[in-house]
Amino acid sequence: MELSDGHLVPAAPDGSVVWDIDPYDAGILGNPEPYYAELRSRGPLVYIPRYGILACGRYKETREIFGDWKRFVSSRGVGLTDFKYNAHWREPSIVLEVDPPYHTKTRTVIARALSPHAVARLGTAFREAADKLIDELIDRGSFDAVTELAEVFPTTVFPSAVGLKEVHRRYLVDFGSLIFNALGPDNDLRRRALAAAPDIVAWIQRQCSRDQLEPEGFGATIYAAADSGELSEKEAGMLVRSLLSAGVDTTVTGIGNAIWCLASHPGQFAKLKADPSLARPAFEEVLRYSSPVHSFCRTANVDTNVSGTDIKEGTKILCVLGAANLDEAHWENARTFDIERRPTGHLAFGTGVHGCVGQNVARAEVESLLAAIAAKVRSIEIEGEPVWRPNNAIHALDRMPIRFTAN
Ligand code: OVM
Repeated sequence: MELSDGHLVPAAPDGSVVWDIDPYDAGILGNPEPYYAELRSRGPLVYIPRYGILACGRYKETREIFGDWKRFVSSRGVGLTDFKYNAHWREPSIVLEVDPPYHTKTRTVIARALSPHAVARLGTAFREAADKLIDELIDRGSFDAVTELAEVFPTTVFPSAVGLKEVHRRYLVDFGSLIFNALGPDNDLRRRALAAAPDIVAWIQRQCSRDQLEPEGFGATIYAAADSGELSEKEAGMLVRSLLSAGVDTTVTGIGNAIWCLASHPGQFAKLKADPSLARPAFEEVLRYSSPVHSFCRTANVDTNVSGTDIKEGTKILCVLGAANLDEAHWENARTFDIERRPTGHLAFGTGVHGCVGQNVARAEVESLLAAIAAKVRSIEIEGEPVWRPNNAIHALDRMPIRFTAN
């Protein structure tokens, strides 16, 4: 097999559906729903000649592939680059981009740092920060939902949860965005992200060292595992880097998408106001309906078959989580945003051994924010066309002018 975009390019599998499309086209990334629908309708696995990859948009197969880390590995990269043949742009993550058994060891340490107990202790701080921010925004009246709300909240509460001594909002947000763009092909988005990377990465790298972390927080728990000999000092720093990679732009995007969903569905916002205990299930529905991480790849590590399609070892499979979460074959009225749905089993956090280890932190953050909005805001109005910011792996708003009216 030849190499292209840093991975092996298999021929289209016998009998497979071939779709001549660029899933990384800026127009599709900015408005992905029609592409999601067509991907699902064309077949369980679709061959995309432009990149020589398979794409998967149906719920069943996406779940099968994500659920099987042995056949569909992460250690060859979760973007288009196959680490077996090409170096990644950065040192691979020691939790995202590895497989068991090593993965089990690193995952255990992060899971301990982000345990339900550790997250529960942050509840008061999250709620106070949410109340304060929402009060300020109500006073302002009109504001930008991305720069003045979505980016502000996680960069206020998450760095202190980690125990960072220094906070740089722009670097923290742009670091995640850059990592997600780097998962794509060598397109403009990726090239521009990598051109901006050196300053951001240098700053992030400094914040991962022991002396940059407070004695309490997620970071300190990770370094305690180095003290006890469970990890090396270097591995501890790498895991703090993972927190900073995965913990900011993802929640920023989740919050932006939540405001977009509620503002464009006033009936659902009314339901949330009537019953603020819906804040948590409302966020789950936002994740299903407008999934922040739209796609991650896996690499077939053996010759295998999924739903009748033969898959050659080395094939990259683009798993379109955003499409699977809107699959009519799995979800009743999939295109309806309903905060009472309780969409158990959505794939916005992935599933399987790599399922988002920070999901309870994300839930706690967004629940506090939505509860504060439900309690204090009478109506949310979109005051101008929302603009999406194309990214190779995350579906995020760029800006959305909003008005909050007080109760
Ligand atoms: C990492 C990581 C883990 C999950 C998501 C992610 C930005 C990065 O370990 O670096 O995306």
